[in-house]
Amino acid sequence: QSADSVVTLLDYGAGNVRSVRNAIRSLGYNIKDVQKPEDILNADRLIFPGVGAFAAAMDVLNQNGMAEALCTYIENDRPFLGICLGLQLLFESSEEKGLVKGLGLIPGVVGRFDSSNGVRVPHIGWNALQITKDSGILEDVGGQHVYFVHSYRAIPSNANQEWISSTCNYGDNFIASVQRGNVHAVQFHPEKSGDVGLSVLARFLQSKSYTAKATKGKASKLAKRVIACLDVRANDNGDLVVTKGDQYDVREHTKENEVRNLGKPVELARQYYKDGADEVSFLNITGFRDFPLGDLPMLEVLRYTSENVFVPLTVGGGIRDFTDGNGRHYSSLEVASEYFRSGADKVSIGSDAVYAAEAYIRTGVKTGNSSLEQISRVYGNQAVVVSIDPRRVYVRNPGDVEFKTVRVANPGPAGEEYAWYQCTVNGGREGRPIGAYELAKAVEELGAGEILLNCIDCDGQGKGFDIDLIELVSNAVTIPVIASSGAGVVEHFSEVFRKTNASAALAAGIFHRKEVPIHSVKEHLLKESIEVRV
Ligand code: 1PR
Repeated sequence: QSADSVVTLLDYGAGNVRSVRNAIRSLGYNIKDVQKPEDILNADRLIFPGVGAFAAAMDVLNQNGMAEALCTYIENDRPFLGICLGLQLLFESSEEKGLVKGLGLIPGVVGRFDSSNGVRVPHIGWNALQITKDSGILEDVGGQHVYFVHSYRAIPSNANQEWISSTCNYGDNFIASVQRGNVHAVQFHPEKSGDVGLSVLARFLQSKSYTAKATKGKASKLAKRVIACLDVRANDNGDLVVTKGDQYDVREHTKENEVRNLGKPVELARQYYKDGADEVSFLNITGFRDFPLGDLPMLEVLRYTSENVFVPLTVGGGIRDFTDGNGRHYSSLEVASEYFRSGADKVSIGSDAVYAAEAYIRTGVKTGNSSLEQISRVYGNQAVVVSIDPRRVYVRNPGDVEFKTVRVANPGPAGEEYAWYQCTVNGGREGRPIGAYELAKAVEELGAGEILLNCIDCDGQGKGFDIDLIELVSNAVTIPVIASSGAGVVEHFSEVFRKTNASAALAAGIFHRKEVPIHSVKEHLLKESIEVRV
């Protein structure tokens, strides 16, 4: 293999860099992993996809001599591309855990987004870049949406001005990319930003087009995301299929009563990526009773999908502690780690988050032991979604229940004007003594980075999202909320974005049955002046 086709990758083992590897390979390059500091010094071009927390990353880099090698490599103006934390570590310090020193190559302190500016933190999703100088790798990217997922950011100042090659706006103006000579770093994820992101990576890898004129682009708001969801389970023959229920009932109402089969998970995920889905979610819907690490096909699905789907992938189902038939104990963190290693960017926790929230509300104590707390501590809260499966319960008066109620737009069967939303576990099979509002607030405090808000009553009905529920929950928290269940026509998407603060809308049935293509949803939203990635 020619030296030109080899890229050196600094993976210090803190998380999933599988998608960066897949993106590099899809562009025809081979990867050499850094084993020791000299590998950095000898690299022809180096990619540093920072993952995990700032302090932990600096500890590792300092301990094994990589920090010094990195500084030398960068100071010698060798071709370098830092991604996400790989940008932040170039700065002097970060406020992520107290004040922690970084590599100190760029002046400035990395601080947290301020949710009092009216933005939801983490900053998750597609946002457009404003190019401030020609850096060579951002040609054509100005004004285009790229994928961000982070809670911390560096901000422009006179001292770091010369480094900045693009900025982005989210509550405040923050640094989206830096460049000096051959040294580049980006806060967004090129490996998760579809074709636009792949073109950024390709230009870095070709390292030739430094004379290109970059298009400036205009600042944008964070785009509303359209997410395709694949509910996956084994059918009665043991094949993994994409299924879809009506109010969570996924069996055909025939004599055979078989599991509804709407296609193959990997094929459908690829199709949705091509069609413009901003994210793809897989929910292993029988994960609550089957042990997911015993469910190797699901891990295979992730591995295959992440090879050529370059938008974020979420996987949920069965994330909890588990003891197998041989008495071997697996922690939820091990389960999640296996999902991440197989290509997931985020994991989604359902039932186990309900139990954790109940315990937290009952005792007022954060034990740190729940799956939610453990996984967000290690992988960051942006990697942990809590999936809620609530069912509407009508009441006459708000005082009839101890849970937060809403005045519903359409009264209940006996004319009830109020409802609360009861959380369930095990795929809607068991109602729990906790409401969606209470759960959402508790899981935000326990470390969830995002909420996937389903609604059993609306699931598969095609009559629109439950606006009352989504308004209730999205106003209760400052993390992003994904509206789910009930989409039937494109107007349902504009309705949910107009009437609520949802950050994303998810649908399943209409995409699987090819009733409404994803691009029609985007075209409609654009026409309605709602910002989306096209
Ligand atoms: O409890 O941690 O094992 O996670 C189980 C996960 O599986 C949860 O995220 C739960 O929502 C999901 N799940 C369990 N049973 C079902 C089922 O359908 N029988 N699916 C299920 C949830 C709802 C959405 C669906 C939207 C949009 N399905 O995922 O995709 O409602 O559908 P639509 O657009 O067709 O209306 P754990």
